[in-house]
This record gives sequence, C-alpha cells and structure tokens, in this order.
Amino acid sequence: MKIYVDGKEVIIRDDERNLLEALKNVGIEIPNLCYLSETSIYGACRLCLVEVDGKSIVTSCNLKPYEGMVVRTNTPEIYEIRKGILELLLASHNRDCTTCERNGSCKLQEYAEAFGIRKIRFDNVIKDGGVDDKSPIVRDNTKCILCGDCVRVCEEVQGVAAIDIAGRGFQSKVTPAFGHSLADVECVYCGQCVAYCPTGALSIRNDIDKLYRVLKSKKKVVIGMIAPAVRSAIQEEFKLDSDLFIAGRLNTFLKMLGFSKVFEVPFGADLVAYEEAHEFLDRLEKGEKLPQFTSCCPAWVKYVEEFYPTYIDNLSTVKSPQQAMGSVIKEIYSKEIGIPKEDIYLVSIMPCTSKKFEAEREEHKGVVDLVITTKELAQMIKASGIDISSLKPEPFDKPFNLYSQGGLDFGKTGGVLGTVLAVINHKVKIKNVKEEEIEKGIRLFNVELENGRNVRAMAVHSLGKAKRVLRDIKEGILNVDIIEVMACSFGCIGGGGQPYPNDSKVRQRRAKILSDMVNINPITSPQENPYLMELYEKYLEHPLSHKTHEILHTSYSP
Ligand code: HC1
Ligand code: SF4
Repeated sequence: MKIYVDGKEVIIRDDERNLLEALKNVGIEIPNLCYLSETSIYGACRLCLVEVDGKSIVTSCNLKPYEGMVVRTNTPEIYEIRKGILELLLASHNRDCTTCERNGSCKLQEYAEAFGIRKIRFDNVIKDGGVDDKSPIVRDNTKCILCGDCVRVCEEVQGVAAIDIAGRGFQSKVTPAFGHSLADVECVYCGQCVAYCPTGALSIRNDIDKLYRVLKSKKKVVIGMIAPAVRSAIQEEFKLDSDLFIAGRLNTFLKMLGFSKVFEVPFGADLVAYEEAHEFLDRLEKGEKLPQFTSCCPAWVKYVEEFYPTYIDNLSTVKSPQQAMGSVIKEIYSKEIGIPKEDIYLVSIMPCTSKKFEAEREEHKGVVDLVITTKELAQMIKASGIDISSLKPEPFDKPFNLYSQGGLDFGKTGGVLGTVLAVINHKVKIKNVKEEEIEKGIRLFNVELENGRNVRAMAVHSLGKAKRVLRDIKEGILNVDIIEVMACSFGCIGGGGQPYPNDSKVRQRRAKILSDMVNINPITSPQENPYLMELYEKYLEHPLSHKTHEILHTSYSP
C-alpha cells in the first residue's frame, strides 16, 4: 500500500497492525511509552500523535493505515504537544535519575533528553507508593507512569495477572491485589514486567555489592558458573558482532575480579538432559506421570505450583541445571579439591530473575549462594573500565568446561527438548521426526522411534501459551508425552535479567547468535561429553540411581 509520510511516498505492507508499526518498519519510530507489539493496544501515553490528511491530530497506535493516507509525524504543533505530555509525566515522577536502576536505559529519560526538557512548568508532586523489595522484582510506584505495559504483559503474554491498576485519578497505581507485596501473591518472578517497563518503576534486585563484599573478605573460595543465554546478550550489550569467544573473555574478567574457578552451566544442562531423558523413558515404559514437563525454568515450576497443582507430579523431578550443577559442585567437586562446601561461595550468572528466587527456595538453600543477572554482569564490566573485547579468552575450568551442542542450546526455546531427544536417539534410536508449528510459541514434534513407538513432544515458550496447552490437555483435546516450557518468550535469551531493550526483535537476534555458537561445537549429544560420563562412572553410578536421586532430583509443593 502507498501512503505519504512527511511529504515522501512510502510503501508499507497491507497487513500492518497499525500506523505506528507501519512507520516503525520503514524506519520512523514514533515516540511512545505504552505501545507493545506483543500485547493489546492501550493508548494511554498519547505521545504517538500524528497529523492525518492535514486535518486531525490522532494517536497512531490505534489507527489503521489506508491507501493514499497523508501523514505528518513531526509538525511544530505535534512537537509542542509531545513536549507538554512529557512535562506532565515528569511533574508527577520521582526524578532521581542518577540513583535509578534504569539510569541510561530509561525511555522517559531518553525522551526528556531528545525533547530538550530542561525546565518543568509544574510542581513536582510524587505519588506515595512505597517500594516493594521483598522479592527479586522491585516495584517503585514513584517511578510509575501508568503506561500499563507490565499489567498487559503479565496478564496477556504470561497469563499470570499478578498486578493490575487500582484506584482512580491521581491515586491510580499498579499493585498486586489488596496492596500486597509481589512476594505474597502468585507472581512467578519471570521478570517479563521488568523487561517491558519503560522506566525504573520495575527493576531487579541488584546484588553486586553483596558479591564485592564476599570477594573483599577473601574468606571464601568464589566459584562462578555462566548460563547459556548470557553470552549472546553480553555480546550485543558491548556491540561485539559475532564474537564466538565472548564466554572465554567473561571467564577472564571474572578471574581478574577474584573468582577462583569458572564453570559452564551448559555442562549442567547436559547432565540434566541425560538424567531427564532416562526419567522420561522410565515413565513412558510404566505409562505414568505423562506428559512429563521439563523443570529447568523456575518460573514455569512456580506457575504449575500456583495455578495447576494437580499437574505437579508431571514435572520432571530433575533439578534445573543451575541447581543440579550447584549440587555437584558442593557435594562432589568440593571433596575432590579438598575444600569444605561451607567454604565455597557459588555465584551463578543468569539471564533470569526467577533464578534468584530458585536459589532461595527452601529445598535449594546453601547450594547456589548468589545469582547475578546478565545486566548486573554488564554493569560490573562497565564499572571496571575494562574493554571486554580486548581480554584474551581463557578456557573454562575443568572438569565442567565441556558440553554438547544441546547443552548450550538450552538457552533458547526448544533447546531442552532437543537435547533430551538427542539422548533418547542414542538409547532407542529415532527413525523420523516431523515438526509442526501449532501456533506461534507452540511447536509439536512427532517422533517415530525405531522400536515402533511414537512420541509426541512439544516445545512451548511464554506462560500464556503454556496455559493454553494445559487447558487443552485438561480437556482431553491434546495428547502429548513430553513438554518443554520456558516461561519467557523465546526462552532464556528473553529472560527478565537480560539487558534492555529486550523485545521480540532483539530476542530473535540473540537466538541467531546462540545458534552460531552451538553450531561450531563438535559434541553433538550429552553422551559424547567425556567429563559427564566420567562423573557418572566415578560418583553417580547410572541415571536414576540412588545417588542421582540424592544429588540431582528434587520435589515440589503446591
Ligand atoms: Fe537458562 Fe537453564 S537454559 S534455565 O534458560 O536450563 O536462566 O541460559 O541457565 O538452570 O543451562 C536460565 C539460560 C539456564 C538452567 C541451563
Ligand atoms: Fe528464567 Fe529462562 Fe524461565 Fe525466563 S524462560 S523465567 S529466563 S528460566
């Protein structure tokens, strides 16, 4: 379709959702603070005004483009209105930018700068909202601009609805029911609200100072481990196009900081997939607790516990790679190196906010001592002044430095399932796999085994989609044997602890970077990981052994 934008002829797609998206796709980003392509349209901020056909000034987020439309995006009048709206927002905003968690990545701050706002004509009246910091997700209502992004993401994308807008007029605020803390409601800590919040109203508890205190005291041996999805996001944060050695550089950085060893969480992912594949074959044989659900995503585990307790037994009892690897380090590795586990301080570096919660769960206490997000790691690198690209990559420490392609692929949707299937292929041989996209975010794999059995496997990302799948299973419409669910869309690469921006486009790019890293790895399946096999031989005996149940398995509670 042909439209005219600021005096220029522009061709846009016929099926564009609205004018705002159409213009974005041709390189004109209309200012806005409440538009998300992943959710319904809200139209709260009014910044996305454009002039149409020389007559009216209207919001572009809820306007369908039509053939021959004449649009002006940046007239002096529009500029003035947008500036006025920003002034009003800033007048009721806590403007302590220098100490704000979003300093440097805040959309409101960015617009205040772009529009050259130096003086605000109105008094600064800040709503008294209080700060809720009882969970890994910190809410500060004095920074909230009521765009509603968090509310829509939580309800529409994640199907959780832990927060809503309550109150009227100036008293309106985003809050969990009855003004409770997020720690006391059904929030699963996926951090997707944080990923989409344009200001510092929602952030993630920052634990950097805690880490520096431990490093400074020198009382403990600090060991680190890096999750699969961290590397691709760090690469993007520091604009290091396709740096296949970024993980090694991160290792060097952590060693310079005082870490004594740094391991690869993808090793833990191989371990989990290996154990989980055997658990699945056992359940399939017995015909019980099917479909088996993956359990490496703590937000998904909490979602099942909160909303679908009748399916708790369907969750794999294998711990997540973070906790399984942590248990191996504390229970086995510590003895090998002759250091009491109490003297080890284990830090895991994760793309995820829910991993902070997972490490603090009662049953996992004392295993992983601290979880630092990708964003926190990036912050530490920036504060050090070290040019990460100039660091010589160092190999990770043995024996947890080798992993299969799938172990690294855990970081994006489908990776866990793919690795479990790779193990199954080794055990019972897969004859054929047919893949079908049921809808965006839900993929079905018809797996034909050589022994004549068929396995229906599914990979789902985002909790809203998982909710749909669970409903269909409950109603008997859907029949599957094994399901991977990752709470965040696109999997951990889209975790709430990743740097901003963290939208669908960015997530797709991260997935591609991770795939490039996966593809250069010569180890195609966990069974080919020699250190994994050695771990079983020396300590764990065999999958589902008494020993693995002691160290690698857990249980869940409604
Ligand atoms: Fe993930 Fe996992 S893949 S959950 O996304 O199973 O966070 O990256 O570390 O534990 O391996 C996250 C990533 C991560 C675990 C693994
Ligand atoms: Fe965390 Fe990954 Fe689950 Fe998102 S998908 S909540 S990042 S474990």
